[in-house]
Amino acid sequence: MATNAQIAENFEEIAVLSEILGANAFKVNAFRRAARSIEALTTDAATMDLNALKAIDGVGASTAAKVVEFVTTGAMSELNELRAQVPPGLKEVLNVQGIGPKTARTLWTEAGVVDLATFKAAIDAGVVAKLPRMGPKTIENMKESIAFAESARGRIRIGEAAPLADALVTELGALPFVQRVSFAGSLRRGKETIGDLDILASSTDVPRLMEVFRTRSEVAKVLATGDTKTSVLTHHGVQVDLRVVPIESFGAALQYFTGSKEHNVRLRERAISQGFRLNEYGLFKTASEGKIPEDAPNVASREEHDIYAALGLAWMPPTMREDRGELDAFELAAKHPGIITIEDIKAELHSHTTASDGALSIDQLITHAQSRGFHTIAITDHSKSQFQANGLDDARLLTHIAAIHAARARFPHMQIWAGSEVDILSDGTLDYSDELLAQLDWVVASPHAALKQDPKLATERILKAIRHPLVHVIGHPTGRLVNGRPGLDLAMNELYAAAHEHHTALEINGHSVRLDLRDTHVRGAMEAGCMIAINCDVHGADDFNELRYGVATAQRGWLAPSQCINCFDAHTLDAWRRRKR
Ligand code: DGT
Ligand code: CA
Ligand code: CA
Ligand code: ZN
Repeated sequence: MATNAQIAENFEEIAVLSEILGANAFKVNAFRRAARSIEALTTDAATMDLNALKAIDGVGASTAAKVVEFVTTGAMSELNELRAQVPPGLKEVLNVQGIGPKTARTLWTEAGVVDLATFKAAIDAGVVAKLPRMGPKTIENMKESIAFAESARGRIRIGEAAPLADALVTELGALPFVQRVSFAGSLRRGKETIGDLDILASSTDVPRLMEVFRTRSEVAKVLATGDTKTSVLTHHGVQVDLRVVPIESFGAALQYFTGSKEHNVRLRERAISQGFRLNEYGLFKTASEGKIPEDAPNVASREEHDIYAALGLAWMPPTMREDRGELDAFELAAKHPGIITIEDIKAELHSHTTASDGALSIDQLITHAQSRGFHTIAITDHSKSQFQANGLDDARLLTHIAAIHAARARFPHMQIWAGSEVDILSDGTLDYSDELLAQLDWVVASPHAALKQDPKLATERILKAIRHPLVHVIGHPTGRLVNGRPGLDLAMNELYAAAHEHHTALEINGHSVRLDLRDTHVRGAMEAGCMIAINCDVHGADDFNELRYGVATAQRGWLAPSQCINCFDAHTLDAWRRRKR
């Protein structure tokens, strides 16, 4: 079924493409508004009829008709027409930090820019400098951002890849002639970016499965197709490989195509040293000299678990298969590391309401947190320097604290904290006075501006916030955006040591555009004994779904639930909070 998020995404793309094509602002805004309204719906738009859709605030007759079209046909014809009119490479230009649809249009129509290469050439030739509002500083920033976008090229954020993979696995898995299906590759390992999507299936009717896959609505181009593998390119430019394997060797294939390559190399070495040969078809007992005889017995191939067990290993989460010591840690005889799972998370400690830049009211936010099975929600709207995010000045903050505390009476089973996501200013001071901070139950301190600071200054800045006696958590410590901007260049080991000493938690901001701390930082922080928070940085109801990416990042950093404050029971979490009050 078409999800609200998919529908909203289509409207957003129509808005962007129309704007690039020079449509009037009224039309563009209508699509943007429709995107936002559908995204904020609490019921599935796919289940609503035309009249019910039209009755939604922000959805008109023409957008309602498009929803129905999408739900019934799987596509919006207007979107397809728009896609055909805009050079596909402009998408990567739009991904450059600071380039919106209006600028992309100007670059395209006035400077002939159609992709990153022509964008760079136009800057070098001085064509861009002649356009309106393109000062030397702006151009310098653009050049840096292009270089960053190029380094990310071809890889998409996990938050874009996972919903596509979920839909594929669910829908292909429901076909009567499909026996098993799973995604593999970097997506299964929970990496922050995905090069291509790998799907694995077993089927009793392979030609039909390939046919269904090739003719799906998101497919823009079939790159290759055969009896065992079909590769396609989606409209979003994502390559998806579907491999079909015999059901008897599904486990071996899943193990092989999940990777990582480095993990597989280690595992194969281990197999050889134990007299086996491992490949995507199974684990074979070898004759002497490592040769696989024709009739070599296939020891394990149906389940991943069997292969690891036959090699004296416990099954380990795919997120840990990066050749970072996992084979030693998961020896059958060893005490295995405690690994966090999504069910362990019982609190959201970084969230925004309509008081600053969120979409939910205080009560809506608490209701969503409660429905996720959480016992605690910390409401942390932006502080005053975040004026573009409608940050709260002192007076508004005091009113907001009172409103949050008043909500406690309506939600007797929830632990509700009035907090703030207070800005860490460029010199490391905080955006509110200590007197005001002391009135908050919970303080997340985060860097938002001055993210190109000199590394030494930047490290001092964050250290100062870590040492602040009223700060509980450092939010998205580096300020990086995945595929967006590199963020602060910090001496991480100094941060870990200080965070440990001052009992300040470091956040894994689980939102897939941030994932900050990143996996390698989590491992370092863990080993230094730091406490870690995993938060969704909720701005709207859907953001709670980002938790899976935060948890995947935590697993990739080998985080144990005992070192994650979101896993504490309500009482323990409150006791931890009170150390700073
Ligand atoms: P990506 O797509 O760049 O995000 O990363 P992966 O890990 O999904 O890599 P991909 O799609 O090239 O291959 C999927 C998996 O297949 C990979 O994780 C491990 C396995 N694989 C692919 N090529 C090789 C290889 O040459 N040797 C070994 N041992 N495994 C391979
Ligand atoms: Ca892949
Ligand atoms: Ca692949
Ligand atoms: Zn923030």
